[in-house]
Amino acid sequence: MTAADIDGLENIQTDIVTLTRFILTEQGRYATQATGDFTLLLNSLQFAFKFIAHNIRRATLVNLIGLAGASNATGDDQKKLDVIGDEIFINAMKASGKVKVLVSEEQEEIIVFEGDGKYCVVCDPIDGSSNLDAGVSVGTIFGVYKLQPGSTGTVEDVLRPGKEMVAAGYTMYGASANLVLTTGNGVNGFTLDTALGEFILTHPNMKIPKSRSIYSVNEGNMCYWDAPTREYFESLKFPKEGGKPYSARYIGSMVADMHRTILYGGIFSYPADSKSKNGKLRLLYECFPMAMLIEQAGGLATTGTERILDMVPSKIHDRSGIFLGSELEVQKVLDIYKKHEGK
Ligand code: P6P
Repeated sequence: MTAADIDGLENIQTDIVTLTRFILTEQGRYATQATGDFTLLLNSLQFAFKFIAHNIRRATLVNLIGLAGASNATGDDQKKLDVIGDEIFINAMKASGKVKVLVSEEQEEIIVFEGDGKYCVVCDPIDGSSNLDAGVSVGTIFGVYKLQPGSTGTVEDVLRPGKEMVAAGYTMYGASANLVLTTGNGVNGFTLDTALGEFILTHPNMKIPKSRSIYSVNEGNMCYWDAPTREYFESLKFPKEGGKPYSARYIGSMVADMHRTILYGGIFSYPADSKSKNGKLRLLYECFPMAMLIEQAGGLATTGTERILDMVPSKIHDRSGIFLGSELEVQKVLDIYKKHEGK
């Protein structure tokens, strides 16, 4: 007899897949060359997410919200939780013993740890923190490179194409904590069960819909956009005869806008400035991880003229413009940029 046979118990889950179990199964895929280091690294990452989630949940209670009085490597006003999230992340990566190089949005330079860690981690510990005081979902975004053979850990280990990342993901801190992860074999989503203290597999094998009439962009920046970008968004708002205009959805927290996009479909963009050609979002620890996730989920990620994952940062805090989302939606952007080529 099983629980399913007993009245009232039929809905009790007795065989849940935790993140730890999922990672061990994944490790089994690479039984030959798996040393367990990657598994231990992912477990240290999940500890950091649980600890940050705990602090965000209690933030309002212990008044952690509000400015810390400093500014970070890229000039943003540092929120208290930015500082705490950054320290939690640094300490967790150091304690794992598996990380050699760490890049954080909150740190001007790379951090090189003692020991023989085989991995490089790039992260934005708390992305979207300007929304924290308003209770809007924020998140941790991360990417993982393998240390280059023979390297003692230098900035060269992370100034590499995004396509060389071996893992990427984000954890969104909202009503619960949602971790969305890829290790190069598709995308899986986990939800933190705070009672168990475990991330549970709730969204196996995530695939982004091929199309969806939703666009997500800060239209207040339209005066800075180049001609193809303006033409693209105008085409969504003023469709050819008979078409329905798209819906606009913009939260202003990349992790939250990305989470809705990967679940519902559509397109998210933070276009580059037409003059500086620079975007707001950082290439290494915002654009690359989200681009890897969206491609693994069957979508596309581009600047309009270049695949995001083919790009190579020249500095660790480089920025880029980005369009990412459903294949058919992003393809429309590519077609318009192609039409403008040489103009
Ligand atoms: P804007 C948050 O500050 C962030 O880095 C991303 O999470 C978000 O997508 C973007 O900036 C929002 O920028 O200029 O629209 O407020």
